[in-house]
Amino acid sequence: MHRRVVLAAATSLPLVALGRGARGAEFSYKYASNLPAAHPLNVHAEAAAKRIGEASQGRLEIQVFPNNQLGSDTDALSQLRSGALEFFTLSGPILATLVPAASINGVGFAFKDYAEVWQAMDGPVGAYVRGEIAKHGLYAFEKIWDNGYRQITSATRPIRAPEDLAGFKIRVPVSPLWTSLFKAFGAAPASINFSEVYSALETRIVDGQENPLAIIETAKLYEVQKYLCFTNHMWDGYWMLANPGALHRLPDDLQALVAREFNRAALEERADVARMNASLGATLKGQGMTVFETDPAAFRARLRQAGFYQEWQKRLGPEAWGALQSVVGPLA
Ligand code: X2X
Repeated sequence: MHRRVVLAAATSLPLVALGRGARGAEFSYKYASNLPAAHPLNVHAEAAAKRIGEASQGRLEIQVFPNNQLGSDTDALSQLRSGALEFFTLSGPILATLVPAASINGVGFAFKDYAEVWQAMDGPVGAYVRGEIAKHGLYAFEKIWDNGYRQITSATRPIRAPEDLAGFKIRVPVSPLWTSLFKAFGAAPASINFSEVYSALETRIVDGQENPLAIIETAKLYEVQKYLCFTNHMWDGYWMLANPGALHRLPDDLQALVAREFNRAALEERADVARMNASLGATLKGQGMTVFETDPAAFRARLRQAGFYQEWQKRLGPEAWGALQSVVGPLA
């Protein structure tokens, strides 16, 4: 403070231009994501960062690093925990490698529609998971960002019924829930970080993968996949995570500003993703994919038969499972 005043007097520059780090801000933080810059996740993180920069008059600068620029999800999560990275969006069931309860949004066919998703995730399920994230030494902002309902793509054969998944080599995220889900279908899941997915498909290490339409489009997976099968087998979302030390180092007004803008951006991102996912089926068809509808009841029955719901009820425990069922009704 003294130094600033002295410098300001000596040079007659405005105070705001002084007392800042090399990049010109009091706090220069980084945000990382695993998705291409064009995906609404990054578009709205960028918009939030801009608003935060303006509203803080440059005191807090947040640089956005899309597309795994700072490393894979596995790398970024460890950077976040050590404090080398301040903000990171991570899918719940991947975060579950650290916080087991965060798997819960990925339970197969748990949510019948988006109304149920937000009722659960902005309500009792989200509150429970955020509490567990805090117990494991990270901070999660209130509003989860939308990844979306996931659809299976394939280079070799369409997946029209659960039988088609038998022995199918499918990439899944690095996550016990995802592996368990596709084993229950009788598939051969391979755990691969998203940073490696395009090349794993291109080189045929795997025959297929599953992701929401907004990702299949923005990551150009249609270039290396032929069939698009609407399975809607799970809903996935991204927790906006912070390193708690970095967050609490900010003065109270900046902490409140970050929370307000990230939560607002999450709601705006949800609206964009929903809009995109409603129209992208036709776009992807135009880009050469062959599209199939499926019967979700048949897939769900297969999970039930395989004991998937009993297993995850046990693994997640009565509190988490109870919170989920309080919104979606009985699952098993
Ligand atoms: O890894 C994936 O498939 C992605 C991008 O959807 C997630 O982050 C879960």
